[in-house]
Amino acid sequence: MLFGARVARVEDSQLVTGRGTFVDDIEPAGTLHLALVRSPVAHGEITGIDLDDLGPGVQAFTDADLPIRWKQVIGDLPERTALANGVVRYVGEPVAAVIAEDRHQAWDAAADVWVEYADRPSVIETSAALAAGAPLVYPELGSNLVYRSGSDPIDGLFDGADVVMERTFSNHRIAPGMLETRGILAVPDEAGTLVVYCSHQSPHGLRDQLAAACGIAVDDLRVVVPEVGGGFGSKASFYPEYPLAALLALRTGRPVKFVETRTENLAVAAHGRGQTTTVTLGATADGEIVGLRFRTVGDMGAAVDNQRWCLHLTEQMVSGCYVIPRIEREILGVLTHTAPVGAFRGAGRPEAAFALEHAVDHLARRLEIDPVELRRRNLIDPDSFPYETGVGSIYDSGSYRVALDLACERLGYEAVRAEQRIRGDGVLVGVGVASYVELAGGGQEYGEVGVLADGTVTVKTGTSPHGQGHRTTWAQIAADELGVPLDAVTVIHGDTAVVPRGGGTSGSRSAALGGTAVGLAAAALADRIRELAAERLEADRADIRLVGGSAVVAGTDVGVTLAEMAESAGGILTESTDFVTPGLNYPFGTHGCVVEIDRTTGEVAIRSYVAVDDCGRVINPVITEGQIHGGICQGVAHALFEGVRHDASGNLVTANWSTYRIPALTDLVPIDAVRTETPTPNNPLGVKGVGEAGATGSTPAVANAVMDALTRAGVDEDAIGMPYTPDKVWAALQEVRE
Ligand code: MCN
Repeated sequence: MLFGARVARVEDSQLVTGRGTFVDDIEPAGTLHLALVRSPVAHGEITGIDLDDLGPGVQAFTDADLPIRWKQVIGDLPERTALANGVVRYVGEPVAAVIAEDRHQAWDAAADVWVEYADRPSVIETSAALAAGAPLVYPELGSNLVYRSGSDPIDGLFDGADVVMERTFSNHRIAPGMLETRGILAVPDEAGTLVVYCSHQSPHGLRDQLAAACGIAVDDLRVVVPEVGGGFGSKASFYPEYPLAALLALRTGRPVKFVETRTENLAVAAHGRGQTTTVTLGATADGEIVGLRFRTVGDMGAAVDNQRWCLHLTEQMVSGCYVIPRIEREILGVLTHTAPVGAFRGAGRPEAAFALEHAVDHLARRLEIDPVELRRRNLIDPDSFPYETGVGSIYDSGSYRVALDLACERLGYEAVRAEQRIRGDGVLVGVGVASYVELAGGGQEYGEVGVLADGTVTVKTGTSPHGQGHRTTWAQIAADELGVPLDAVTVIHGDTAVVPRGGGTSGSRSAALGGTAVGLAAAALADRIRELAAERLEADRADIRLVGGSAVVAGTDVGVTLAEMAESAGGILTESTDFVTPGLNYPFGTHGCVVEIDRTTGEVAIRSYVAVDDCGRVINPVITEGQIHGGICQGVAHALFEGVRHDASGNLVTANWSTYRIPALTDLVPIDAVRTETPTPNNPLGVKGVGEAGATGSTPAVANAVMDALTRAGVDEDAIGMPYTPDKVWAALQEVRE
């Protein structure tokens, strides 16, 4: 059985030896290079632009030449434009497009374009954007508030509470930091099709968006996604450069390529998070939570990107792992003069988990109850599933207390508490846990499995991996069903001409939907093969076994190879399916960590880290552990130092990897990652998502550990928030000393 086995990733040898093909490795003869002239101001009117004398062969375009338009997801908003239409609304917004024979000439020419701006007042923070008289991103809307969801106010929300605790937390913006920046190459072919190679998370989605924005028939577009060097949610967004490259290729009849620089990537590849959340929790003196008010304000940036979906997902998850009888909520999305905000690993669920789990620790301090004990008293009971929360989410299955207890045991929670009581040197010790539940796998996905006349198996999937290892895990599933070795299976993805439809990869949807679709298609094919083999071998269908690439009659050496059967069927035997899930799945777990803070420098070091995660049945533990590790790395960095910063006029201060710090190996310790296994009833494999779990549990666990240490040293709870950089931690401790 390959399902559940520690199979090494089949994609890695090619990638780590530099033999993967990424967008920028593809360059047909005659390729033109696209560069963008970008706004240096957060808000302004374009009062002059000079595109003359940019050099031989250089062509430059403004919105007047390329009036590309597409709808923003929220109805009332004006259409987005690929190039600014008279007004710029964020630093980095494309103002003009330049194409040239080579990349450096295009960059130089873009730098030579002269643009004059009349500055307009801007708003960079959501609080300022909501204030009366704030400069408006779209004056025609009359407000920067463009998204509102939630519940009516609830009478008696905190009835029965002995304590009502309210705190506001900033969950700051972070940049996706993928190694391969965004890239696209559009190639007109002789048949009249535009072939678009793009580093993207959803080939079919991109094809449809390009078709709509460029006015091209879907059938005249083919999107191919080669290797992708990370996406983290950001490569699911639709960006101005994409329709620009496509239309310029059609207009010039030549391939057009755009590959962004790291600075462009940090400036305009959709940032994530960007929520400010006020959590009010009411509880009895012995720690029973009676009511929750959850109000969050999401920064949308200057246009509606995937932040709109993130806010929806935050709302779905505000109840966390707890029984909360009454929940009042208000979820707002606000425009600012900054680059549009989209999804970052977790896309709304880590935001909910951070705010709630951090608030639970604050409540524990108010009640003088140990935070682990407070959690235990409120966790949803394992017998209560399916469990409908106060916001209408229907959790499929869970065993939250087991995860919490296991995490505390492995962390040595009680021993750390004892150490805190006696330790007297200059090091502050803090311990924090976070119990999380998130949501994954809604919708449907396509899977197709075929046996060819050479005995190999081909899997076609509508998912679009960009680091998650689907070529390995889908092969494991198909090989088990068909009784063939793993290396007989080839997984094909990321080409709209080959895979008829697909939802791509985001929201940890792939295993539950794509993996299941592959499993169902493979099972249907195995059934058909057994049927055909029974006829051919004149045996009972129930006696046919699929082993070693053959269908054999049990207990005999009579059999027929799958290759022969495919040959007889005209060269291929194939089955496909569209799996539609009856419900979402809810991965969960508890993360815990111990931190040490140096009083003299303010530096926070992680001493130990435990992750207990439950993603249902596991297809491949090597891959799920890798996913957990990667997510933790990002979540820890978010809590401790990573963050996008703008100055007061909207300039990006963190525009390169010297000023925007991403995590390094030395920032982490070996992670003790263990799992519990609670299958979901919502797909036949029993798998839940895992891709975002690490990023969801880690940020609040670290933040709780840091605040545990700091509040023990007398730091005021409101004195400091994420990220806990040494300068801020030192300043907070200094205030206590003074
Ligand atoms: N898996 C498994 N058993 C399970 C669940 C999953 O073996 N019970 C395996 C799957 O078969 C798949 C992998 O784990 O190989 C992740 O599966 P899943 O949780 O379904 O998530 P997706 O494949 O849909 O990946 C999306 C998720 C998201 S939303 C982001 S963001 C993210 C992430 O995955 N970005 C990543 N992981 C990333 N990993 C890398 N290297 N790079 C990114 O950009």
